[in-house]
Amino acid sequence: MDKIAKTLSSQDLINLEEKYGAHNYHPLPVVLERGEGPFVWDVDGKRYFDFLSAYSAVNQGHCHPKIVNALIEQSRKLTLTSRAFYNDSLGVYEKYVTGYFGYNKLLPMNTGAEGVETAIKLCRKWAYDKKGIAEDEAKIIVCEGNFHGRTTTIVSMSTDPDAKSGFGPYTPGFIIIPYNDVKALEQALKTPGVAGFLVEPIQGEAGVFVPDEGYLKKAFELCKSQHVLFIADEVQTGIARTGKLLACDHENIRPDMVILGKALSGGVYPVSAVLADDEIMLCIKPGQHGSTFGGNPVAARVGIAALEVVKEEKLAERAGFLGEIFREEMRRADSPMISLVRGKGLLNAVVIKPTRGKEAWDVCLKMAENGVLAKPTHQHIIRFAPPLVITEDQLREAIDRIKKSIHSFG
Ligand code: IF1
Repeated sequence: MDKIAKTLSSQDLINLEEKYGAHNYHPLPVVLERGEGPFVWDVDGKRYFDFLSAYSAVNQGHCHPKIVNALIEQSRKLTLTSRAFYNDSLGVYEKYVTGYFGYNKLLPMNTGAEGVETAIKLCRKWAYDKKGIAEDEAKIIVCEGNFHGRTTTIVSMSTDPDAKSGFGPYTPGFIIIPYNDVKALEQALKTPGVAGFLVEPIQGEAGVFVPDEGYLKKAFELCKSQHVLFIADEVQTGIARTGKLLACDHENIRPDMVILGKALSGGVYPVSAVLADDEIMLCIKPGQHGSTFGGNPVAARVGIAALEVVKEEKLAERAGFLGEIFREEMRRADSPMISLVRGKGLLNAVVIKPTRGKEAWDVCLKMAENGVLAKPTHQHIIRFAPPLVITEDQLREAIDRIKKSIHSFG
């Protein structure tokens, strides 16, 4: 296989995807074949700073040796048993992760969307079994501009026409309110049958939208006062990305449920999970939820290694410190094309003002030429989220390349 790939040019490889793959993405025209730490290399050997980190899955850096080693070692021994039997890794993993985040229990899944689906099912089951909401009446409040994944139920609560349109009929049971709006939440919580509030601590897809300080805390308190579950989707914001282990830690709140994915494996394997205490988690009984691959021994060993790396390499502290540098430098960049820089830790966005017909996509192409990879979202916003293992010197070099790219347009 490798041999065949080597004979194909980068354009050939793009053409293969175009011809044989579904057209559900519009990638930057860069074909990657190798990664290490904050860097990736294309098939022609050109090196890039990766400022996307696979949407924050690769917080620990590409091909982290400790995580890859866990993957290799475990996959030589035992890869999959299904949950029809016990395995010698899952319990060890569950103990480690629940201790790490401070919850009674973990439910293992694979993708972020499955984690969100799991939280929705848990919330509904809790509503009927514990809160006494009448069957089929449970409602979950979500926010405008949310992104929680791409399953049919999840797109049902989306407000993004691209994600949602044409995929109905939609799953009922969601109330959509504006994000970062305490009053709207207060009002929505009065609706009969509300069981949960599902929220991203920072909205990723919406363009790294950071809510006002205190919003999450107030939202949490309002939920508590109404006996409504506060469910944090930390799939993108969690695991050190924003400068704390969880983004909710910035406001010292402990969600009733936390959804994790992406960096839970450092990007080497699909690993997601929901964390909750017994009162909620034990509402789901054998046979009511699961997945063939969820909690498999490879995922378990990879998950432990990925979280160990976060602690050992102090990635949360690094993200906090380096994020300040990034925002400060970008704000000083002095370009008419930069209308706003925002973010937390190493989850940042730059809002681009189109200048002389050039927009965010053109900036990303120019940055790729200059050795930095990032992707626009919502046409005018570029997300900047390098692996958290990037050094200060590397970050400053990347910032120079980013500025140079932007300055080339004005
Ligand atoms: C794609 C966005 C990021 C997520 C949150 C759950 C999921 C995601 C908060 C689902 C996934 C990804 C999916 C990816 C693009 C990406 C994304 F731009 F679409 F919004 F990161 F910002 N909760 N986000 O951000 O996790 O099922 O994908 O494992 O290509 O769809 P998943």
